[in-house]
Amino acid sequence: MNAEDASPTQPPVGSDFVLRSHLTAAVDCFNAFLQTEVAPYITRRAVVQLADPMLYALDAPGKRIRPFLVMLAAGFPLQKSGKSLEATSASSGSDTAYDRAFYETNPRLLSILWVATAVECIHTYSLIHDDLPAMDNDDLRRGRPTCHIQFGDWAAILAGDALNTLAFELLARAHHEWPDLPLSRVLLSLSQGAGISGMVCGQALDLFQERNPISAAERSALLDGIHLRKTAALIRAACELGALCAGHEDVSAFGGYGNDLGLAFQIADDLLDVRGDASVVGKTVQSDAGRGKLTYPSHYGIEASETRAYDLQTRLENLAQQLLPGPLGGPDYRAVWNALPAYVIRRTS
Ligand code: GRG
Repeated sequence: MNAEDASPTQPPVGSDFVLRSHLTAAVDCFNAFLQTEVAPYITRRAVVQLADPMLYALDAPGKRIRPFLVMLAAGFPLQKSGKSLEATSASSGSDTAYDRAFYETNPRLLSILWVATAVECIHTYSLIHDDLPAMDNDDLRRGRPTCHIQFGDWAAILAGDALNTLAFELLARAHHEWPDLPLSRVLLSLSQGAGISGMVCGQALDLFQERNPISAAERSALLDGIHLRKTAALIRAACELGALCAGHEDVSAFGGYGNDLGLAFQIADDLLDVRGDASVVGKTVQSDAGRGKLTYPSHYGIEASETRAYDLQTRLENLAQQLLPGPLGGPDYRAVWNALPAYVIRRTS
């Protein structure tokens, strides 16, 4: 099945535009925040032996999907003027750019950016550690040599450790910026997404099954369980965290959307490993099979994996209607939530 023509739910060109314009504006703002606030924060605190590998990994050109999810769920306004991005065919760079003075008068918005950074720190640490020789042993990530190839194993391990801890420091910073942030719920959500009930657990199960042959029945039983934890749990946390920043009491709709989006994301990632182009994907491809990885295409085949992804897309497009702005206001991003699954499934990197 061809991703371009397969889905009856294929979005119209307009919804792709909506997604791309919001993603570009959010990522530009987030990257500028990384450069202006986060890099100096790290450089001031960490010795150069840590700061260099941390910033090498953090500044590399990632897609920033998780910070984007935090910003969307939080109702972060992507144009400071308050104008809708859809209102114009091209957003005005100055209206969407990160501007310290503007955000300093909006502590909740600044706090959202720190929370988004915390999630990206956890994600970046996981990529650094996943690429190590003791795990996936990869030498290419985000189009560059992996952190341990550039700085050595010890520096990569410690940079990952430091980013992991920094994430929680940044949540404290977010709370300091905006004391109404429900800190204990925020801490719980990120810990559950990242730790023993989420990403680390999924990684442990994944590496265990890779190194210890198990039956086909056991593989079937494990497949979703591994990926719901390894990939989806942090994506779920990003959605929940944003919703908490928006003042939502009940964040379950956002969490449920994050779970399904995470699974769709993983299936797309597995398909990219089978048929992606390394120079576009930015990491090694066609490597899962050789490692005995438990992936959707290796277990169900390419066509069934695509069908599963499109089923998730349909479910997500329905769930998108429930993702309303929170009590603290902000734009209605349902059209963006609606367009995101198709983007995640059709991505080429
Ligand atoms: C080391 C505790 C620990 C966990 C590692 C993230 C992870 C868990 C493993 C990476 C293996 C992998 C490629 C999983 C597929 C989904 C995924 C997380 C892809 C990478 O995320 P992207 O595509 O990366 O958002 P960028 O570089 O765009 O940020």
